[in-house]
Amino acid sequence: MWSLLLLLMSLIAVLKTEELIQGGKTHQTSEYEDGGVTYGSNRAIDGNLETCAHSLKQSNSWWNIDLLGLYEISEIIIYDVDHQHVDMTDSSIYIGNSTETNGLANSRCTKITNFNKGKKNTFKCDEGSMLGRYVTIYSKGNRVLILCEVWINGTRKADPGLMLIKENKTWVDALSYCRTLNMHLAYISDIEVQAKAAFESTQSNSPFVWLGLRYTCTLDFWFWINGHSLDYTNWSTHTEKECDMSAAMETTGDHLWYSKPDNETFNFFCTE
Ligand SMILES: [Ca+2]
Repeated sequence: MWSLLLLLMSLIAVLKTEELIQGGKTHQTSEYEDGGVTYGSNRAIDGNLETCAHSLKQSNSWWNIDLLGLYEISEIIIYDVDHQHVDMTDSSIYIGNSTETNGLANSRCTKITNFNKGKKNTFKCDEGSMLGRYVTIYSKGNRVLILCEVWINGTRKADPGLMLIKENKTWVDALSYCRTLNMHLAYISDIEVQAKAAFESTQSNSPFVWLGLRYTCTLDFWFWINGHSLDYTNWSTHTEKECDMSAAMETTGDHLWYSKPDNETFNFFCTE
């Protein structure tokens, strides 16, 4: 009796860690418009089976999602309406951490051979669960890509705690962006985190990435906005102490920290 109970409890624990990944930022090749309605990419994750993301008719359409974190993805479920223009045959699903060629540089999870319109179709990767932040659905051939709802199941992986956001924003806007994710602008506590940040920063598309480090000219000191003390630093020799300055790490070379006017726009790191 007790062993059965323990077995049930461990089963529940396993099931609990594997869950529907909520949220994320979606994109698609192009957006079909009709009667004042834009069939945008986010319609595939709005929880409504009747609203669909819909590309224009073109060669090699894709839809993708940035899950805003690293996940071990176990399955992808796709629902489409039973409509003559829906054709998922020979489409493919890609998973990985690269944004190159809109996610198509990642490894292929699986190719869609059977697809039932008007039903939920569950796909597992050919090689089992796959690690990744980006999921791309790629439709080969000259046709429209229609996705009414996409669900992705997986487990959030513990990562270095740094998430690179490849959007150029001012320091204040970057700070707000991280807060909307319930995160902070990056905090570099030691040489190990610096090494991870340096590695990640090479994936950015700006010459610097913002850190959560700010200068107060009234009190004349630098401080981490999460309140931690400034024990570790990696300053360049060209650090100015001026009002409205924040710290940014260079994305090449020795990944030194520079003071930058906070109205400049760079990619940035969010951290938990
Ligand atoms: Ca929908």
